[in-house]
Amino acid sequence: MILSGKVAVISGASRGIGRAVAKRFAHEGAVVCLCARHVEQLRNLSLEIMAAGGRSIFEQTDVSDESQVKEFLSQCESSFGAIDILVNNAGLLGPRVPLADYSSQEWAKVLSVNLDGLFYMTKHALRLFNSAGGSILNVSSSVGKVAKPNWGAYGVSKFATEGYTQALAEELRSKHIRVNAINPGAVATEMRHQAFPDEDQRTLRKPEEILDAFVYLASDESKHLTGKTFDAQHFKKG
Ligand code: NJP
Repeated sequence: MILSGKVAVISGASRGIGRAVAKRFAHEGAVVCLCARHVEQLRNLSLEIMAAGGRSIFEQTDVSDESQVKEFLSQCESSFGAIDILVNNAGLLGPRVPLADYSSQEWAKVLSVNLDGLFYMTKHALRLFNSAGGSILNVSSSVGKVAKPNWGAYGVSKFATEGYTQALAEELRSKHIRVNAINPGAVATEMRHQAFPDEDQRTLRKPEEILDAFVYLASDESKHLTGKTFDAQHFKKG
């Protein structure tokens, strides 16, 4: 129960990695505030967490809509007061085509979720951390560290996530709010299937198998770490 007494906000919790993070954090003792657009999936997850003895709230939220983000965070605040952990996990893949052929509409859509969403969630969640500080985890990608062709706005948004993480970490150092990025690696989820439709997902790690980095970086055990990127599949405490 390494997260006992903590309140965690998790975006993109309706499926995939975000759903697994929510369940694991609740299992480790955190109260979890969940958002995504598919509200039925959030409701089912919340019921599962409560059936296992955890505490959770959820709110249908499109992270690219600033007013919805503010409303969700107000709900978190009125339910639980201050927060300790924010996981910016919500993400959209977009088309896998060369940048020259990328549609302007898709470009705007992907950046509005992956980048504006990250900005809105973080900006409005910051006022909910108390003077003890806390931990922000931004879910990044290998294509945000080394550019590869045909990842379009998604790859660009993940490079931006890395930059945002580093800048924010420096700005929040004195407030004891740590900001780190996690690269999940290849994980069997809907997004991965969309990116690699011919891949056999049985050869990949499941979301539940890559969570040790999330738990450690969210916990007080990693109080000395900020402004870094961690690889979830080759993670060692330190
Ligand atoms: O993807 P998927 P993953 N507002 O599609 C939510 C990164 N990553 O779990 O809104 C709010 O199963 C969506 O919920 P809903 C990746 O870039 C993955 O694989 O209900 N939420 C769902 O819960 C991403 O940052 C791999 O549709 C929105 C979730 O986001 C993170 O891992 C590799 C939303 C997406 O679930 C989780 O991705 C890598 C919106 N507007 C990085 N739009 C990998 N899986 O291999 C979407 O390098 N969501």
